[in-house]
Amino acid sequence: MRVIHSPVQAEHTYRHEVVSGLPVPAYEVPARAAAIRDALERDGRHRLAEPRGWGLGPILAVHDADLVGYLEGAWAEWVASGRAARRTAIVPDTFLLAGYRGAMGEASRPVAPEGRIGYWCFDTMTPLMEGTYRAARAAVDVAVEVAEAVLDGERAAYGLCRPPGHHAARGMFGGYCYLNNAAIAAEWLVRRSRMRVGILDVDVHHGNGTQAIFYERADVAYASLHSDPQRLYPYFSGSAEETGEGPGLGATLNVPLAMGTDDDAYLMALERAVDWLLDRTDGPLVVSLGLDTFEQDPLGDLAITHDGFRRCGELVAGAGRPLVIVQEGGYAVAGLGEAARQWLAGVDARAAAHRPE
Ligand code: SP5
Ligand code: ZN
Repeated sequence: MRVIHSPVQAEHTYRHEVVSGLPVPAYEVPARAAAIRDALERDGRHRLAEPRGWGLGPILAVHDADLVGYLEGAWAEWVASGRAARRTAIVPDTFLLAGYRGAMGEASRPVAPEGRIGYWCFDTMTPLMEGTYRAARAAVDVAVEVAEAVLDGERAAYGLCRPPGHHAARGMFGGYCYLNNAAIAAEWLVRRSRMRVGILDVDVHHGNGTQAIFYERADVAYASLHSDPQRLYPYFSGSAEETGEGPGLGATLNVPLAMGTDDDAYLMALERAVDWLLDRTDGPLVVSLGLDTFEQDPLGDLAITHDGFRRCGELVAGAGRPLVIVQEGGYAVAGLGEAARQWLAGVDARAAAHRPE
């Protein structure tokens, strides 16, 4: 399989994130991508390559230009104002919640750097540093390159995106995500293919950003399997009652899962989600491949094994749709490379079985 990655993504590397007010060692580290890359290289069945630069076009088709402009200049703005001394990353401490303004109408754009980061970012776990914007741009280039490979006729291709993307919405970043790689790939596919595209989000966390971006759209169907947000981040979205709005009504499917869900139970839910997507789309599937459903993941609470990941890959490839597979979460670094390797091996096994010769 074609595997796209970029060394620029490793420029985003902060030491700590703030969880419930305390600094804890970062979970979303470059070692994650290195582990996956090493495992796929050693596997020997994949062709690794770097992406072309796709510019801002695909990004601005999904994200608010002011968010993108903010991300581009944020670190320099802290440096220029003297605020970046004694620190290598910035984290917001004051957030604009919906209820803050109430009947007062929209807030005017904040001026102070501290206000600006709290305007665009929704949690304390997504630090912004010098290399963040470049890395996020590289991750988008990876995702678009994978979409292009599929438009060029590949049955499946994989993008080793880092930072991940599915928690980032049109005008908001968080959840270790700055730009929504999967949503950008999906929008790119819609515009280039004129087909209805499906997004299958198997990260253990609900993809609030992706869901929000396409919530009122009929041409992109979004299906997500995740730990019930009543237990797990991001807490405020992902219930089964959320099914879309307006023209998008019925084009969102959420499947919250019980704690400890194992391979067999997971595969049944996955089959249902894939069938649901096949009924509503005719084009490629974008897979938001979070591997934090792994039994050893420090952030998840499901129990998928390496063998389960292989079965998942086989099941999804069995849909017969071109697959644009982009990496999301997955934090058990020791088992992460093998998890990705197994998932992609499952895809390749099924694709080979389907080939006519
Ligand atoms: C892309 C992605 O997977 N983002 C997930 C962001 C979740 N961050 C939540 C961190 C909460 C840490 N709680 C510590 C629990 C340790 N067992
Ligand atoms: Zn996740």
